[in-house]
Amino acid sequence: ANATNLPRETFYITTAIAYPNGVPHIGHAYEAIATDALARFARLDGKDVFFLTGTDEHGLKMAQTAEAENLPTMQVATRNAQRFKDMDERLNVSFDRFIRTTEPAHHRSVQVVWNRMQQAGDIYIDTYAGWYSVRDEAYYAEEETVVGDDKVRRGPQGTPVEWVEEKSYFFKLSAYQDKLLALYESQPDFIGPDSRRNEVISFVKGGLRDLSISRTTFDWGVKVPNDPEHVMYVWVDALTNYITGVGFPDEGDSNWRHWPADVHIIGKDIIRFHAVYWPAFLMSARIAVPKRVYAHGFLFSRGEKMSKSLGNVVDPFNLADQYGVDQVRYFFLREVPFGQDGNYNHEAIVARINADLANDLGNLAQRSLSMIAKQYQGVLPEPGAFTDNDKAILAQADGMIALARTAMATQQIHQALNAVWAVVAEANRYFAGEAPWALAKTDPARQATVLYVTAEVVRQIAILAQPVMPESSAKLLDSLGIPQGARDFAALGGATRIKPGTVLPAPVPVFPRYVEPTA
Ligand code: ME8
Repeated sequence: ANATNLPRETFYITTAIAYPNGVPHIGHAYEAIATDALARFARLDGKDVFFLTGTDEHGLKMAQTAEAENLPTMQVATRNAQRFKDMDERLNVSFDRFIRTTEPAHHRSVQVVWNRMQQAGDIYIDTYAGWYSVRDEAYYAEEETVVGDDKVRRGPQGTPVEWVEEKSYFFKLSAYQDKLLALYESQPDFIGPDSRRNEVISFVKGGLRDLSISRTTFDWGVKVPNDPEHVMYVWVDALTNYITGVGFPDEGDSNWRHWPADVHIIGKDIIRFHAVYWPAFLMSARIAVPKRVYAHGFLFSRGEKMSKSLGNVVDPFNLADQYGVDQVRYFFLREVPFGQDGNYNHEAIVARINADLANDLGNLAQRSLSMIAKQYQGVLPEPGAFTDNDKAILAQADGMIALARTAMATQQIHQALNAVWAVVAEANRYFAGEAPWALAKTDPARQATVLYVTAEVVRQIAILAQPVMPESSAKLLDSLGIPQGARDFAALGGATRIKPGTVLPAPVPVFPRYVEPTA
């Protein structure tokens, strides 16, 4: 409830929708976790959040996978889509809707977009002759391809391309070059990070060709209105999920208030589709364009790109079982600057779990809370007057929320975590320096103050850790006796303090050390 009765600020965030031609891998998990942290952050900050994720089920890649498995395509899509949903649930990903592009409502939505683009005069029929990558579901100009030593012609992402020649509808993308450049100019935050923005601008400045947007040699897709021989190019259909997900074409749908999206979170390999094709389709269909597209980097296992053929595809379910869900979420979001590529391996994960979580945050909480349990019968003591040291650490804790907000506004999740863990480190120095265990006999009043201040700092850290580690942070807040209604960001920055006299439950360790299993 807000006092002014003003509608809350909306915040609409999406992941890419994954191809369910296989089971989810760590790259999918990474995108889901990061988007979830951004969504949870906005919710805790009082925004009216909608978080969409799902699966991209049409296209040649899906049709070919099903054919190889000798199963109906819909059956493969349904089976694997369920694995993606299960992964989200296992990783505590708090989506509001999981969309599948095979839903009839989505087909209707895409056909409305098509009709509007046609009415705008942006669609014509011709013959496509050129290169196509099934793995990328992308058309490439000949000069974007190279023939390798193995005589295989590959596109810019390294995937094989094949020659396609068939009757096709085209979208007049060439007519959108200036409008797109004007968009990047007038909406400077449209593409992030900056390196991607520059890449897109130079691609568009290089000239745009009209885009083939239908296929006639297979039928697994959304039918072109009034010409059922054609199915739409899968990216026309896939991108439209972002508006179907909030009710399009029913602009009276209560979720339509969320459009335009605040940010589409995607991987760097699909920036062209999101930052060039998508706004062009939307402008043609007279629909507002999203506010921002943010491309994260790729994850590499021990420096190698993951692929099924390399056999280093890490199963997100196994990672969660081995290390714990919050530990995996924390590791990837802290370790990899969001927007850059990242490496991971067992040693790096264990180092973060044991140093940042078990030692630095876990021990601080455990040591201070068990002192309160033993010496104050679990009742948070009343503090005395604050010393300069107390004031300094409280001021640092109060300052975290502003730093985190600034970082999260541009998806710099790692920077928000850095700001919080800088306070964790400082709080450990404070605790060691004040040595409250030694004060029990010499200066009990001072001990009470140090324990109170530490509890208050840990409270703010736990509130700010929630977007990344929802379950562990909740446990930490439970052990501090913080009521459910006092866990959002309105309770940060010194607006409120933990209440002396709060009865604390017996403290339980929240961040166990990772111990290598014995053979
Ligand atoms: O591209 N590291 O689906 P997808 C990090 N259906 N991210 C990775 C990754 C890695 N190793 N591998 C893939 C598609 N991703 C389309 C999207 S959206 C309208 C349609 C990311 O299953 C990838 O960049 O191939 C993308 O954002 C997402 O995972 C789904 O990839």
